[in-house]
Amino acid sequence: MKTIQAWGFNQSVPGPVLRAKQGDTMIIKVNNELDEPTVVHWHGIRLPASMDGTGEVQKPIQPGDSFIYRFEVPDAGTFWYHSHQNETQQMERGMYGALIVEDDSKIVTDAERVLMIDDMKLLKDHSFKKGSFIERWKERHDGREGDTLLINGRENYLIEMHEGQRERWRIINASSARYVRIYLGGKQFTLVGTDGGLIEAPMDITEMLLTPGERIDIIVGPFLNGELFYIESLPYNRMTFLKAKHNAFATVRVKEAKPSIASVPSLLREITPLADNNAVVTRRVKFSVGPSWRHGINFLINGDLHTNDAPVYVNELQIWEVSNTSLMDHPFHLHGFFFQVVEENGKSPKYKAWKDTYNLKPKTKIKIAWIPDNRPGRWMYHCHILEHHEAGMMAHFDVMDRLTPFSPQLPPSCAHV
Ligand SMILES: [Cu+2]
Repeated sequence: MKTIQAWGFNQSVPGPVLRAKQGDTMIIKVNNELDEPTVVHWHGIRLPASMDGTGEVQKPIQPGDSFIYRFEVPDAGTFWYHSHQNETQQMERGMYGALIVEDDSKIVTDAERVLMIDDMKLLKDHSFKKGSFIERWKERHDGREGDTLLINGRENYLIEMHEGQRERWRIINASSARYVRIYLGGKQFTLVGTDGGLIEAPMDITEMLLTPGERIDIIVGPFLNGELFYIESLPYNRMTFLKAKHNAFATVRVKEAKPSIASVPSLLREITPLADNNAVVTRRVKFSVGPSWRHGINFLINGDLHTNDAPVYVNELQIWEVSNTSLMDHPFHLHGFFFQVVEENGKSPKYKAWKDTYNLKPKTKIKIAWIPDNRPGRWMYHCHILEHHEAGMMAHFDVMDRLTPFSPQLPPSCAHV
């Protein structure tokens, strides 16, 4: 057990699991009791721009102030919320939580668990202090990874299941930079959902890469009484100074048998493709690195730091070619909208899914399709390695309505209570 000076929501790390049904309106009042400003981003929710919780669309909530977020949740899925201000500090210290929007699918399981994966880099005294100049330089380059491995805020997390039962696990990677290649000791599990909710058909797998920001829903079991295995992360080399390691995050212990009511339909939902491989690219977005006299290396979008991209228009199909010309991985995150990956290096993906975060391998090009629905305003995309985002690997753009010219507005003043 380690005692740390965490920052969190409602005195806990992670914050409370917020649950809603598809179509519900959520009203969440955030009181800022930190000594510094904050904002809260609702990762994956298709909400109005003014509720997206970035410094671009709202004034940061000052210490002692509060803000009420109010939005409908139009999609079912495993989402999450986290600080979007001084993220490399605030998120590293625990300012995140799960937001679950339940589906009315026919998936029935014996239990459901939300598992938020994180890691913290702590000094010997369990503080979050930054290290030497070299250490800080490496952290900026690689993203901050630490060897305190957490699930739901705990080290050596324990899960007890019953023989014969099947469970739905909603897994969220909330870490600053760690890539987690989920592995259950070789046991097969079934992928049923990703960022934007269910995929079309269940898929049996034995491992799955989860980059920072991504989520998966999987079905695990049935297992036999007495079985013991770990939730592991297989080594993944994301081409940084950090060594790819094999880690264990949690222990799963199987106890006496209990009856099961679990059933998973063979068709989960239909996902209509927005475009095929022949779709003409409407925009190119480039993730790259470049020299910097100050830092040695810059993390760039379209050759620029903290940049602006051209607007898109409501209801106009977007076909973006997102490339990564650098020699390291970057998870691409689009705020507020889901996209479909049409192809990766010229190949169609293995299954159809709605995504909001997708890993860009080194020297890779992906083609994505998405439609800006009628939510004009200021949006952004960025690398979800928090240190890269902070260093400049991000871009803003406007979603505009062709009929009524859009002028960016701050949320209504009544939001401050
Ligand atoms: Cu990055």
